[in-house]
Amino acid sequence: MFDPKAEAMSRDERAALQRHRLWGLVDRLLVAGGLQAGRLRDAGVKGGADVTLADLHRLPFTTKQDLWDAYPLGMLAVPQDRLVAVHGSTGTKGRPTLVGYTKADLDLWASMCARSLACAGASAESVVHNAYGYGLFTGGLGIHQGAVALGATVVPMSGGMTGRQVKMIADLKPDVLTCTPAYALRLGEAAAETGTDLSSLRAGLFGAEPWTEELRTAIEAVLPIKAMDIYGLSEVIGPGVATECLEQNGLHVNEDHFIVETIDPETGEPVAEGEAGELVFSTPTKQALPLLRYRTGDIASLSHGECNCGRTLVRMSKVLGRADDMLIIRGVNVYPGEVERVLLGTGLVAPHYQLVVDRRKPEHTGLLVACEAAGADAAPAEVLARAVQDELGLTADIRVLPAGTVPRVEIGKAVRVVTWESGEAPLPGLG
Ligand code: DLL
Repeated sequence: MFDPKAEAMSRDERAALQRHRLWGLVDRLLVAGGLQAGRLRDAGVKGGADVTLADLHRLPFTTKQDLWDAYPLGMLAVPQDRLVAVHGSTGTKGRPTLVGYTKADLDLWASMCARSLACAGASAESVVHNAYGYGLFTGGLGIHQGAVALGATVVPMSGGMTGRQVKMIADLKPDVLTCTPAYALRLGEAAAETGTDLSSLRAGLFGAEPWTEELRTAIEAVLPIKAMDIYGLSEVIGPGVATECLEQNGLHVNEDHFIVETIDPETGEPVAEGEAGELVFSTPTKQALPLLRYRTGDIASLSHGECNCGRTLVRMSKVLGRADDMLIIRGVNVYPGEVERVLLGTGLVAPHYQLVVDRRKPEHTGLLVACEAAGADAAPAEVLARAVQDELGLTADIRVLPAGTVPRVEIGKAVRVVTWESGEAPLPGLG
């Protein structure tokens, strides 16, 4: 562990720490004024002393819309000249969200990402090949600073130029690979094409986009590694909010700094432990952009069960989907990840697929699934369609296309869903 005292403290001790920190957060927000202070006052909160963890669920939420309304940096709780960095995301709906960091925020973030790397078994002796994008996106620089804080050697590759990445892995012999899960597959595929030996790799930290257990199996088949999941979002800090340990059984949330809740996305009320709900985070120790009860839109469940690694931090399940990514196809609600699970679970298709929502006829939304066969033999589309029908109750038109047809992502997040409104098919072979 990077910080055993914090990661393995008793739950009571941690709860006392959270309560104390939450108190401080509420006081700071009230002093800073602005949107969150106004909402707290409307809720009858006059100071941090009024708030306990047990009544956190009665406090007001913050949302992505609040950050958009205050664009570019209207929600800061410190004067803008105290910022030392700005990051952000282009967002699933293409609207940018910007976030700011003080020096102390960057130090916190580095130690959170150092914890993540240590979760995957990295140490000061490690070489980390970091293929998350460097730039406004938090993935590249977040992991980079975490690797430096751990004392490891970081290779700042960023995304793209896959041939060069494969050569660098062969030459510098990193033990840890960090990138999106889709790019890990691409790197594995590229190494196989050139017969390059990547056997120095031991572990990978993959995140920034949803991925299933079935995709984990596919990654572990093309790369000689254990694949761990890392979760985070710019608004909360970036990568390092939660990470899987070598047990690969849920992501430990760094809840001493990011207090997590799960709520029913419809009613906003808390859901029971173990039940899937929308993740909500409060950031009691962040300075520049502290958020109270930030609604992520990401759906997962929480578990306080013991973990063999010794960390006592609550675990979240893999993200099951986003509340706003759910597809409704002829009345059937389905997350793209569920289709991924069923398709890859058949063992008949390669881990490259795209869902095409066919909206060419306004009265009838259809779902086309573009995929590629796992081996040299064509996978029978009707077998795949039956699996999707049986497991998800969904009628989909499955097209098994020639190898290499489904676009591979080289930079940024995988695009798993595209919409076909009119004109040419978004992929060859669908018309
Ligand atoms: O994606 C931060 C990050 C970078 C996390 C590198 C992990 C590794 P954003 O660009 O702001 O930040 O996007 C955040 O991405 O709300 C989720 O919907 C999704 N997401 C992030 N990690 C995971 C994951 C970064 N492990 C949004 N599984 C989040 C599923 C994820 N979805």
